[in-house]
Amino acid sequence: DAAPVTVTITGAGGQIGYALLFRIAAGDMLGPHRPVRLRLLEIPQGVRAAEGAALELQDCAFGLLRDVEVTDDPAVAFAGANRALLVGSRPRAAGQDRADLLAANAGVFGPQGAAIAAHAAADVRVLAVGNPANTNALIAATAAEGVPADRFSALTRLDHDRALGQLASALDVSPSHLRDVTIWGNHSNTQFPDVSHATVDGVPVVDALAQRLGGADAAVAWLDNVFIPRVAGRGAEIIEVRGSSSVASAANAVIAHVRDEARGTHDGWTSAALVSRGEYGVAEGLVCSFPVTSDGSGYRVVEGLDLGERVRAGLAASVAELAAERDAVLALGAL
Ligand code: NAX
Repeated sequence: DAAPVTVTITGAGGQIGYALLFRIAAGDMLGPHRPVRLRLLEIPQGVRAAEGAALELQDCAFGLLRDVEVTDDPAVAFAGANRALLVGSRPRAAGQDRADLLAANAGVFGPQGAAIAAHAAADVRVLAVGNPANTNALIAATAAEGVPADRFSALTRLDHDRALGQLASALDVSPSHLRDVTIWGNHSNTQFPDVSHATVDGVPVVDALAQRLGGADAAVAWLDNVFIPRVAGRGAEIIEVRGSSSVASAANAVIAHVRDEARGTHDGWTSAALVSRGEYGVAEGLVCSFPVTSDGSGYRVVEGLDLGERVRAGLAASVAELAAERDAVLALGAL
């Protein structure tokens, strides 16, 4: 039998938690041969909801699920964690400005980072999902003294998969035919979805779009006026149409992010926000979305791509927002 992996999920009693837990326990994330132990962290008000999910997990009789523990104590939740999925965060309250939101989340992700450093397994890997995800990952990584920065990431896989969905629909192909799309920057509406290196069945996506839309100008217009705003604004569109934020698609993106990180990317790259080591001129230490691959030992930035003027400008604008978020958190004394 393979050794079980301990997965800690914060905010496990919330919506994404409810969509995520059952897929992890079913083996979608770590594979059909990897037993899992689940540790569900909630705040006291969320504990009953997480306990209810734990009862339902038992009722599924998943063969891979070794045990489930629900707690409101980070020291217990992160004990021995090999994987930490930081989903729970403080939502923006009415009338709250961004500095207040960052401060509230520094109070969540700082202590969680410290608890990870103190209690998690030596090989722990951490994914921040709760918003503002990039800066929350930065706060957790900074607080997790002794845990290497490359163990931390923030989720932009949902943005990446939204981009694939839009392109697949415009080109009338399955998303599986697409390669090498990139989300650059922050998981916010300043992100820059980039298809300049993307291919469909080996053909550059821009050429395939030009063919389908009646010329290169039409392709550029569609990318600028439809594709980029639709991908960057998809979260708001889902809220408007569904009446509630993205849940199952967000959980699916978490599954895909960790699956590819742990089992390796195939067929080109994907997107994830990692702690910058200065790649593409992004200030060191910012948690920025890049094109990434994994050989199963963790994500690495795909380096050496020629970005071109438009992508460079889009990335710079989003990085400026990341730097402003970092500076706001620094000013609070939370880094
Ligand atoms: P919910 O409000 O349904 O669930 C959040 C849960 O977190 C609640 O049960 C709450 O009690 C718990 N929680 C709050 N503070 C906590 C703490 N200190 N420790 C442990 N648990 C805590 O939100 P849900 O729809 O599940 O979304 C969760 C987060 O994901 C939000 O911050 C949301 O903005 C973010 N998202 C991020 C996405 C991404 O691509 N990075 C996309 C989807 C989603 O919008």
